[in-house]
Amino acid sequence: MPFTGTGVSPPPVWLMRQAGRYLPEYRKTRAEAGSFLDLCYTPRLAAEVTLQPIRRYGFDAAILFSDILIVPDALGQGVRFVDGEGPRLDPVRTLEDLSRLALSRTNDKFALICETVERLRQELPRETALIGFCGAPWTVATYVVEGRGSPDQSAARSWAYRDRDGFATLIELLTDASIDYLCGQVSAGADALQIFDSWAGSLADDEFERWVIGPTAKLVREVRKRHPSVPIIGFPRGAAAHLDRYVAATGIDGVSCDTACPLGVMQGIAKGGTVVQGNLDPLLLVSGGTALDHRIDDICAAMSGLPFVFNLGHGIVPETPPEHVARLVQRIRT
Ligand code: 1CP
Repeated sequence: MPFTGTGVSPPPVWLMRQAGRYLPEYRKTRAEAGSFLDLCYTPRLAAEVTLQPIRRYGFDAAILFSDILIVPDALGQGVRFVDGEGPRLDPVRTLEDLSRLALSRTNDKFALICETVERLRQELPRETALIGFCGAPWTVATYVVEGRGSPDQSAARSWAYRDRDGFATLIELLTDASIDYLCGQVSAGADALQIFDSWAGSLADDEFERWVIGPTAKLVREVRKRHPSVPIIGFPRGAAAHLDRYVAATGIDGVSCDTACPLGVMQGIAKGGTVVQGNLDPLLLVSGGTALDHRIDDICAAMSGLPFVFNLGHGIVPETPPEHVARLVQRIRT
């Protein structure tokens, strides 16, 4: 899968959350695993669910099946996934809470994820790129501090305002753990990496610079020291207004754009030589029909001849009919 240079036609395609509950075969493997975390930490099963959408649709890339909350779990925070409710963590709100997390603990859990990567690189066709990933330090911090998903990330934003140095200590720990985690994935066989910053859009100017740009730039720089040629994609969701700066200052090779990002903005970035990924609305993939076809055509036409990878603007939702995904892949490739 090409990540640099000019565009290819048809563009490569993969979808965020391409493995997941919309697929009956995923639900079956998930039931076999027991809990969601058991699925992530059982290399045979995690590799199986990663491969399921590749077998079904022949995507150009597979994304490692895991979760961004593996990093706080491996650091010792205690992460649970409650069915129907999402993740729950013991909130970290003070430096004392933070002192219970430790980089030295991460090895065993990271090793299990890397074993999945190794299996996948052996089992995938050579032409299918394997994408490893982590959450960006800011987005992971929002879960670490809140103890769950939140609509406005207020607990993390408040800590950052109240005690900048203390919050910086948390961000630094998450950044250092993520560097080890991503480097481990590349050593195990990942061909490219994606950094998910799902909550990048909730920060004011200076805060965006401090908690998104700075830590992401460090992550990219440190991974490159050990793996100079690995392509790295950033996904700063909700941050279309900051995209130029994000691309210029973080050193990423590709940027994944969310649904609200105008095609004109994507074209501008791609014309500057950065690979752009995106940005079909996952809800259009639920409703399907001619509206889906037209939007696919519009995105492909706008990005034609530019360095572009077709993707969604956010992850597939569980209500997505699997046949709509087949229709999307066929539409892009004909
Ligand atoms: O089976 C289930 O019931 C669990 C649903 C599920 C799945 C399929 C969760 C819980 N995580 C995942 C896998 C996952 N998560 C992948 C796998 C690779 C893929 O196919 O894409 C990836 C890349 C993620 C990344 C992730 N997890 C993000 C970043 C991307 C995004 O969607 O914004 C975030 C924010 C999470 C946290 C998370 N994990 C799971 C849930 C339900 C959530 C969101 C919680 C919330 O904020 O409400």
